[in-house]
Parts: sequence; structure tokens; C-alpha cells
Amino acid sequence: MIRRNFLTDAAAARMYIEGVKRLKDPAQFPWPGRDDLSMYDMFVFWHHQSMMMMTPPDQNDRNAAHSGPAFLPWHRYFLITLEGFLRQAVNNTNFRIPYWDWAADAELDEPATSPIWSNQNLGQFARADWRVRLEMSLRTGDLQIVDRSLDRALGGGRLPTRNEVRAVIRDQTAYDAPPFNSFSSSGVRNYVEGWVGSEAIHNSVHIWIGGDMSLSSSPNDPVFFLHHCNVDRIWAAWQERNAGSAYVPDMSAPDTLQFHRIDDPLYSVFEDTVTPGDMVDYKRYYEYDTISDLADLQT
Ligand SMILES: [Cu+2]
Repeated sequence: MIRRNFLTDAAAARMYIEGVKRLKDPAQFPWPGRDDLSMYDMFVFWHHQSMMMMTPPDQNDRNAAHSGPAFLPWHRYFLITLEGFLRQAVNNTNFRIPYWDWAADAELDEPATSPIWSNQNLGQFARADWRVRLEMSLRTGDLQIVDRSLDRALGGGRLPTRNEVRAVIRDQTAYDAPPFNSFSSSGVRNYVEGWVGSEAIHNSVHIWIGGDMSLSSSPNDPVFFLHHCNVDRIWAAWQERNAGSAYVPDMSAPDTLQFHRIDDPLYSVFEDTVTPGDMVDYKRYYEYDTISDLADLQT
């Protein structure tokens, strides 16, 4: 089953929008034990909780899902899990999350005028009927029930270009490198996450959208999953080009890298024990309609 481009596949776009609206409705998809909250809100909570789980606890850089090797497999798992709920919501076993090819919008004179932000598309989520219900503090860990509309501040900084993404995929031949945090000076993971490289790939898109996308509760904005689908597509393109380059670290790494070693269970609010190693072979779950815009696979 195929993950497609949100802006060139109207059917996938409509189905995604319909699916997240249903998943957000506590009457259709209640979050068990949490009155008036939905399974969609549960994903917001899960993302925030991953950022509260510092690994190890005596530093504040690497957490269970960011600033470390598990960044890519954890978000792959997060999307696959949401995708399963969306399939139920739209009652279509073939549905897969579409991606937002923001590098195409980077070529516009005014990227904020891209049709993705129109009221037929994601613009509608910044209007009154889509409610943000969960806010959290990364400093105190406090969770607040709120009822407000979504915040965006499109246009902060710049979107990464296709040539920048292609250069990272071409030049980074290792998956990750010590010290396996935001200071790793090589490895595709830290370049794609965006702590190194002037293009700051994943981080700069969160910042460009701004508002709720710049918080630990960033999945409150449905664009979160379209952005991360494109980030995942970049990893997929890198994997195709670097088929011989393995996920690191393996289990010989110290316990300070818990949640990030290849056979460690990824941080989850569910009872499952999915590992980074389980996430490497994404084709068990989906394929992308194209990755050749991101990587030369012949050279
Ligand atoms: Cu994240």
C-alpha cells in the first residue's frame, strides 16, 4: 500500500482530513479513562511523554524519541500506529498517511501561499471547529485540559530545499555516530533531525510553521503527521541508497542509550514492544509513490 503526496493526490488528502476529524471525536474514538478526550489527543500526550523521558535522566538533550538514534524509528512507529487508527476511522484497509513535500513549497516565492494551507486543506484546522484540548509543560511535565483553536505562525525562517535534502542523503553514509545525541557531527539521523547542517531539515519545518508545531504537544496540528511522513520518506530514500549501512547502536552500547539501541523496545503508551530493528524494513507496512526525487539510486 502506497503513501502519496498530499498536494497531488486529492483522494488521499480528503481521506486524511476526514480520518483525523473522526479520530479527534471522543464520541467516535474515546481515549479510555479520559473523559471528553479522544484517541487523537492520546497521540499528543504520547509525544509529549516521550520528550519528558530523558535518556539518561541526568542530562537534558537526548530523550526517548528525539536527539538520538531512535528519532527516526520512533516517529516511524508513531505514524504506523496512527495510520492503523485512521484506517479504522475511514473504514479503508488500503489507506496510508500522505506526505507533505515541503521542498516543493520551498521553491514558491511565498511558501505560505501553498495550497496546503487553503481552507479545503489544512487551513480548516486553524478555524473554530478544530479544538486543541491538551497542553503540556516540558519544564514541569504538567498536563492541562484546554479548549482553544490551533496556533500557527507560518513563515518563520525557511523551508529546506530539495538539493539540501539530496546532499544529506548523498553525503551521510552512516546512520548515526557517537555521542548519539544532538551533538553527533555525522550520520544521517542528526542531519535529518536537524541539529547539524545549516538546513536543519526536520527542526526547521516545525519552526517555519510555528505556534503549536513548536511545542512538545506538536501533534495537536494535523500537519505534524504529514511533515513526519516526509521525514520518514527521506529516511526511506537514504535506506535505499545505503542498503549496506546498518542501524546503530547495537546492544553492546551502554544503558545510557536505553530506548535507542537496536533491540530496545521503543517508548510507548501501549503494551507493545516494537524495537528500532523492527522499524528498519518499512516495506512490510507501506511504500512511497516516489523517492527518486530525493536520491540517485544508480550511482
Ligand atoms: Cu517528535
